[in-house]
Amino acid sequence: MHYSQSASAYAPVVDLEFDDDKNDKKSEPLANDAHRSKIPRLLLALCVAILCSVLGFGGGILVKQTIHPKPPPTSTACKNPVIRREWRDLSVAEKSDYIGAVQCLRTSPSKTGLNQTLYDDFPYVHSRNGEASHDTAAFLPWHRYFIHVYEKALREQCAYSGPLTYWDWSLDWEDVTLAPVWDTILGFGGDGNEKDLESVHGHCVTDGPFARLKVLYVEKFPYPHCLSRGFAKGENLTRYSAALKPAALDELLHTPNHATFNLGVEDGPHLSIPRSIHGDFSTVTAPADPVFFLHHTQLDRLWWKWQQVDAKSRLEDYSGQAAYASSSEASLRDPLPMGDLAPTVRVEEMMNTESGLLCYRY
Ligand SMILES: *[C@@H]1O[C@H](CO)[C@@H](O)[C@H](O)[C@H]1NC(C)=O
Ligand SMILES: *[C@@H]1O[C@H](CO)[C@@H](O)[C@H](O)[C@H]1NC(C)=O
Ligand SMILES: [Cu+2]
Repeated sequence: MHYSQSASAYAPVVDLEFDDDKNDKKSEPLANDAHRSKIPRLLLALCVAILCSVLGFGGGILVKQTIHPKPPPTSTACKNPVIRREWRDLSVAEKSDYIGAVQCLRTSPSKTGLNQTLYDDFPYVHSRNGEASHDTAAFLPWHRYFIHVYEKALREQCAYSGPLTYWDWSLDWEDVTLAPVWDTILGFGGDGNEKDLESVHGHCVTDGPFARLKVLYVEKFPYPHCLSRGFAKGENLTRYSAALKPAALDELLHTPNHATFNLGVEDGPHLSIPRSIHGDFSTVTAPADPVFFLHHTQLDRLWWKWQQVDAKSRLEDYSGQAAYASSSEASLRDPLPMGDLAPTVRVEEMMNTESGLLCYRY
């Protein structure tokens, strides 16, 4: 495989370009909201003052109430968060809607200007703009944004109306290769089973809705080939499954801060799945395998669960190394670049799944 020599030599591209103007514009509506909410309060105060002077007595109590204004709502922009559900909790119709929308990305135009489809943009952007977020504090927030952009593409380009769905592999830890996500009809197809020179780290996937899907890249290099998988077996599979056990996840949920939780997730369950599935999933262009998104939605769910344990502090807990090969400490102001797929946002916009840009829960 000619790409692998250069692949091992690749250096992360630290793409920190960031449009400050865009972000300032984004905060305008919020400022207006805050301004608007002051008006009723002023009116209320005025009414109370008039009432007090008319009634003359009992006013003390009323005045006291106006001194303690109602706490502002936690979010003005996210009123009805969608609930992301596990793959096996979806109905037959919901599963086929999701699969249909993912297939539709293959007929949607690329946002990169390259001769490829919107489907190919995701592995492309992951391997370039997303690379520097791996092995750093930005791992969880960058992928939270990435799967959000994917969900938006499914909805806006492919008329998908449901939420993202996750694969809770802790239910399958004894043998992840038997999970329902690999179903050939209501799933993403199974292990590659065709010896083919064009396959990558495995065999061509020949069954299911993504059989013989053409994948354009491996790592950062153009290398057209078939979607490939090569399920691990025996001892290897057992070894990789250790990080997927419910007890291991429980331990992760008890880690004290973002830095340890984030790296625990990344080095633990995050790596176990690509190692078990192999093929394209084990490369930096892993989003070429549609199951990548169900895997990362599950990782995002773990982060959400960890945040819920102590929401007050953990919705702002962000620490560790800012970017790959950087010596800076992570900051909530750090940019999350998404290439041509979406505007760069700051980490702080990804902290709360029920805030302005995001509006979902698990
Ligand atoms: C674009 O790619 C397709 C196959 O992926 C190829 O058939 C076509 O010739 C390409 N077009 C250009 C302009 O390169
Ligand atoms: C286990 O994995 C190693 C390397 O990843 C591979 O060389 C070996 O053949 C695998 N063993 C089995 C039983 O698949
Ligand atoms: Cu990644």
